[in-house]
Amino acid sequence: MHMTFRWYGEGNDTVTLEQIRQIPGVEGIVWALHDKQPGEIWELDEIEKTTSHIKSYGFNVDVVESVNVHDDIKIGLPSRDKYIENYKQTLRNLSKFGVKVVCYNFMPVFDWTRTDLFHPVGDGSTALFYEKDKIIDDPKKMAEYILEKCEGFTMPGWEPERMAKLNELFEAYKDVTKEKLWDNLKYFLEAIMPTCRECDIKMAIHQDDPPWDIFGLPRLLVDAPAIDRFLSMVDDPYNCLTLCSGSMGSNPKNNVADIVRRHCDRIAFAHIRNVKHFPNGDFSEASHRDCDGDIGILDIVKAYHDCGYQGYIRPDHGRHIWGEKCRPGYGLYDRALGIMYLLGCFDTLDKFDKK
Ligand code: DNO
Repeated sequence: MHMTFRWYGEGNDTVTLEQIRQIPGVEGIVWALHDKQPGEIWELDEIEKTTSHIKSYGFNVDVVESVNVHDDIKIGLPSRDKYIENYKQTLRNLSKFGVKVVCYNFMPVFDWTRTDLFHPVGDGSTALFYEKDKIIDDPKKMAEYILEKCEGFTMPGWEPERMAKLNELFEAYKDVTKEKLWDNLKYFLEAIMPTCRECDIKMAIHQDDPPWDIFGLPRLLVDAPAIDRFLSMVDDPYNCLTLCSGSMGSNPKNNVADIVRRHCDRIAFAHIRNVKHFPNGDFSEASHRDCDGDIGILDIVKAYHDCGYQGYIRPDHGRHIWGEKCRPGYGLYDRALGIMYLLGCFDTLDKFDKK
């Protein structure tokens, strides 16, 4: 297991590499060129600038989150081939700097979705929150609300330029059924697998967050059968998962530890966070500590440990604590606590639970 920490880049994050360096056990920075639009090629000089800066702090740059997939690929338009070629070129360029895993998602229109980014937890901290009933409302209103709450930060998938085109985007996706979206995902993966092999880069899909359809848009990676289907549809060791315990765990029926045990060799990247469920279907994010949420963090860590997991891992969203002003979910303090909790679990298992 290789511990990493997500960082949004110089001038684009309240957390500094200097601070991350002081968290025990962090080997790598999970990074991206956040000003790149989906479909654009990441050029060598741009990659070199960011990666050499990160490396100068002693971190590896093995994991990119995310190289976003152009909508034309998800919709299946004829122009997709051009964007697939660009994607392949980005992979080739990334491989020159040692990148090993590329995280991405295949969600139409929106990336992760919450209805409250700073929901009071009750102890003075706040956390990301999902109120089921709010999602029935107009997506435009929600986009406006989220952009306003981001206070100047861009959340992945919720870029103001994209949100300004919300009507067009919904129109473009109107004929994309769930089965069509599966076909388009298969087409994309089959086209890029040879390049992944040549570059030794694993593609690691992130599950849909939350794992169910929203605003009438289809979502694919929502449960264990969907993950089975995804991995067998393109049965290639370079077609992998970013297994996100929080995204999957938002649905109480999903058992993340079981998925780890079933597919450990195809998990290239693990996101670990905790979720508290409410009886009406709402959920709140919680600290990484097992008993603060409902998804069985200890079972999940034990499953990774039992399987001898060799991939990358990161704490996922944290709460906003001690008055920290930061990107929603991506502050320093609670994610650092999350790392210490996870490392505490792994270290204990390493010492006392030898196989
Ligand atoms: C949210 C993240 C997602 C993830 C993308 C992957 O915090 O986990 O935005 O990076 O879905 O493309």
